[in-house]
Amino acid sequence: MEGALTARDRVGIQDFVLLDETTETAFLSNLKKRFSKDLIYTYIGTLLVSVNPYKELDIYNKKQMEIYMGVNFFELPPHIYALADSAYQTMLTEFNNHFILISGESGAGKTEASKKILQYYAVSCPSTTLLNTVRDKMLMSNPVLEAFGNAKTLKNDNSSRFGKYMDIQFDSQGDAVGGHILNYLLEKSRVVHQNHGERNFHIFYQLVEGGEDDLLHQMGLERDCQHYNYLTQGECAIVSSINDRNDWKTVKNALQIINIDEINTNHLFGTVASVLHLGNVQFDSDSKGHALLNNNNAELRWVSNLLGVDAHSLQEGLTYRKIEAKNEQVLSPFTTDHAIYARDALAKAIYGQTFTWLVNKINESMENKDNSRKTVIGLLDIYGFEVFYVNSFEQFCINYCNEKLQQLFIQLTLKAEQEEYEAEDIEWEPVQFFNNKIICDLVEDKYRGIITILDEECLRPGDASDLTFLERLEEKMGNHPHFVTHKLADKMTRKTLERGDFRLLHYAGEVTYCVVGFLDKNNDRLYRNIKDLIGQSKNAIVKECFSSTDPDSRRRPETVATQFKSSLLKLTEILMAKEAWYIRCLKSNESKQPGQFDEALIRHQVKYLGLMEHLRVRRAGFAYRRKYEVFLKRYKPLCPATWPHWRGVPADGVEVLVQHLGYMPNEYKMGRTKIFIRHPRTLYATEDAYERCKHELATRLQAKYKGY
Ligand code: AOV
Ligand code: MG
Repeated sequence: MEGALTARDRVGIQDFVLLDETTETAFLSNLKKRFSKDLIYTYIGTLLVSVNPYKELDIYNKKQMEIYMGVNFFELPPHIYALADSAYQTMLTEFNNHFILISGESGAGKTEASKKILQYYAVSCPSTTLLNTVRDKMLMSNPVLEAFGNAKTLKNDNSSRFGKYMDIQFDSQGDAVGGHILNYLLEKSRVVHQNHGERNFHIFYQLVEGGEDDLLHQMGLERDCQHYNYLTQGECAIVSSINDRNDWKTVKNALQIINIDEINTNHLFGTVASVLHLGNVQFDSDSKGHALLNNNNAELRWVSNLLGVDAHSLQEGLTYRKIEAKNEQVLSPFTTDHAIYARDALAKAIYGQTFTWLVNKINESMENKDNSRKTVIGLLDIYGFEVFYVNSFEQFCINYCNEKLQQLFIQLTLKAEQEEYEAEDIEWEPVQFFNNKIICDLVEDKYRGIITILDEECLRPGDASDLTFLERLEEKMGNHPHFVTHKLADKMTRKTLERGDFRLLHYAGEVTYCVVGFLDKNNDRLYRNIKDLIGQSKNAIVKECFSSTDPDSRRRPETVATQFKSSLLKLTEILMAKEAWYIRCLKSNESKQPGQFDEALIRHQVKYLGLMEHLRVRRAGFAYRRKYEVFLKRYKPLCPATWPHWRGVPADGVEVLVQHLGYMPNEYKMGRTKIFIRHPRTLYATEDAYERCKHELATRLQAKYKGY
């Protein structure tokens, strides 16, 4: 007779910690078994592993949310709601701040995960009408920011092209009362250039496809994406998984909810339209090769009209550069290439600034002005690690950002965890892991890092170029184990490199970067005369973004990479001050197919995300730890010897207490200052006993005082 299948055989194990063996093969086979049953979530202790199913699952409804509200983490099957709820409950009982780090490569499901969490809080927290509006604003910030900050790439039809960290603020009752977003480096180059098979930001297509006839007419737009140079380079304006017309309606509605009034909405779409027209501005050249542009040019007139600036000055700004010499201003003509460069720089600047303006508006609308003490749960959803056929400055920044998050994860889990056992004198067999700090240093070291060398080349007058930057890199990094120059490429990786490339061996795999454009993108300069001109725009948004009141505005601004580096440093500090929860998203296959489990691809991610090491540390380690004083204070009513007071040292009291509770010797360890408990269930049992005891005490007290 065939034995009945146990639940474990059928659906795999829901916490890897309970797996019989900790091999990669066992890990993958469990993941696969669960994935085939549409069970995309599995725990490693309190860490959630999620595999992108590429299909809608019926597990995100209100009923499911209710099931998970206020329930102990391990009592129900793994779910993102369980993690969200656990962070929330801990925040309420311990009154401290938390963050949820969602990581994984491009297309792994980070953005979807962050939306599910936000929806969970919107439904599960207590609510009042007033708060509902804050909640709606938080929810509705998503479609707006996605329209302006996401785009179709080869990896993901809805790829985040900016980084986002959102604080959800709760009052002491647990009501969600406010929110705040920090945004990181938008990939502005996409506005003027898209690789084959990729699109510009969604909003452009939404406007052209979905915009009302009147609106398009007012802004001089045609209802045809093919008409616009900035929308056609990738040759894929239409994408089957995207409905631009419906999304347009959602975005318009969302803009209202986040308090952007009609006038500002018009200005906002005006700036979007001005970018489309700018892309169609073409230059002729005269006999000397200088750029010519007629100020009666129809596209130019639309740009000047929409931006509210004088057409003649705009024409001049796009074809001449103003040079100040000895109190005199001289106009120096551009070549056509130069003029195209100036045009694209303007388009990128307008779009980038508008995006920042939008984030500020959203923050204003979610702001909670009341000064009472609040706690927060931060959600981090950043662009995932990505490797394309050609990788440029943008991928360099994105992948650097992922290195930083991996480093944070290592510091907070593998490293800190093991160091604590050591500090507490707990016997411990160290688990080896790859520490990617060496790659972070390679990129960001203050004196010798790639960013510093790039900045030096950006500042160096004379013959500095992308290629001289590469030469400097090769000189200074040539021997670094994670840096490969074209000279060494054959020896090290047996893959050749082009002359203008360098390769970094990232934690998640090797990436070849092409240096073309690095200096320009890092400088990100807009010519002074154009900047001054649009600072006087009649479009309120553009004016607000470009009219600088800063007396130092003529000082050279920090480079893009350096700004990004400092913003990531600040982010790390923000996160380090909070209690961490982790979601590790895995991409199931490269072709976005439902239900397909590409084992090699997943194995690779499991490896570089350090999931096996995490599992080993968790298994050998202890799920919970408490300072002796804290543990004793809470649970002392459970033992006659410790209740109501323990007169000795707390560690001895705890020992007496857990003996009384019947803890087995392998269930806990006594450290120098803390007790370590191996399994959550031990603590849950103690917690249950505590609840019963509290209840009994209360009943007894009631009975005693009944007669009074
Ligand atoms: P990402 O945020 O991790 O990539 P997304 O969250 O945008 O990836 O997910 C990519 C696509 O996978 C989504 O558009 C969905 O079609 C599908 N998907 C992801 N998670 C789920 C889920 N839980 N259930 C159903 N489908 C899902 V990037 O932003 O590119 O790094 O820069
Ligand atoms: Mg995303």
